[in-house]
Amino acid sequence: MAETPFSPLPGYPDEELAERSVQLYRFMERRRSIRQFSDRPISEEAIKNCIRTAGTAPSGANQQPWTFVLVKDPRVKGAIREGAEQIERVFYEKRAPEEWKDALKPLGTGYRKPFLEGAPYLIAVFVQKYGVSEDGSRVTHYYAQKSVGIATGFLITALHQLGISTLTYTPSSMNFLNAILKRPENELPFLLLVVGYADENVKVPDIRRKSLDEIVIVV
Ligand code: IYR
Repeated sequence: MAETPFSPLPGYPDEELAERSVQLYRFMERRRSIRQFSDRPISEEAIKNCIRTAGTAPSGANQQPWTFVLVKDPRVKGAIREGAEQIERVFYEKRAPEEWKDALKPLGTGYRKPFLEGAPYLIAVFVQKYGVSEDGSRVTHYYAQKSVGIATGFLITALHQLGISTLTYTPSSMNFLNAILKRPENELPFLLLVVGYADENVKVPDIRRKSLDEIVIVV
C-alpha cells in the first residue's frame, strides 16, 4: 500500500497563545444549553456548514463513523416529539430513580418537550457501530462512540460560533429515531441536538462550572 504523505501544520507565535486561549475560553463559557427556542428561521446552508465542521473531527482510524440527520420537516419534528414525550412520560412517572430525579431538579425539566417542534432544526446524530462496504460486507469501526462524541462537540462549538443555541437531548431510549428517520441497523442514535436561536425570554438555571483546580491535575 502507498504511504500516506505528511505535510507540516501552521501555528501561532508563542507570545499570542495565552491571550488567544483566554479569548476562546471566554467565548466558550458563554455557551449554555437552553430549552426555550425561538422559531426564527435559520439558513440551512449555515447549519450544513456546521455539520461539515463536525465532520472534520478526529476519529478512530479516520473512519468518520457518524451520520447527521438534519430534520426541518414539521411533520417529522412532530413525530419525534410524540415519540420522545411517550418515553419521557414513562421515565418521569415510573422508571427514573429518585436520585436521578433529584439530580435533574435544578434543571426544571419534565416530560413535555415542545422545543422538539418549536426549534427550526433537530440534528439526530447517529453512531455507525460498523461500516458497510460497497459489496455489503461489514467494516469494523474503532472507538466509534468516542469519535462521535468529539464530532458532536465540534458541531455544538460551530453553532455557538454563529450565535445559535443547542440542547443536547437524550431521551432514555432513542431507538424510535431509527424508525422515524429510516436509519439502518448499523446506526445507533447518539443524541438529538435541538438547534435554534434562544427565545428572547429564555431562562437558564443558575449552574456553576467547576474551577480549573477542580478539573486539572498537573504531574
Ligand atoms: N431525558 C430527560 C431527563 C434528563 C436527563 C439528563 I442526564 C439531563 O441532563 C436532563 C434531562 C429529559 O430530557 O427531560
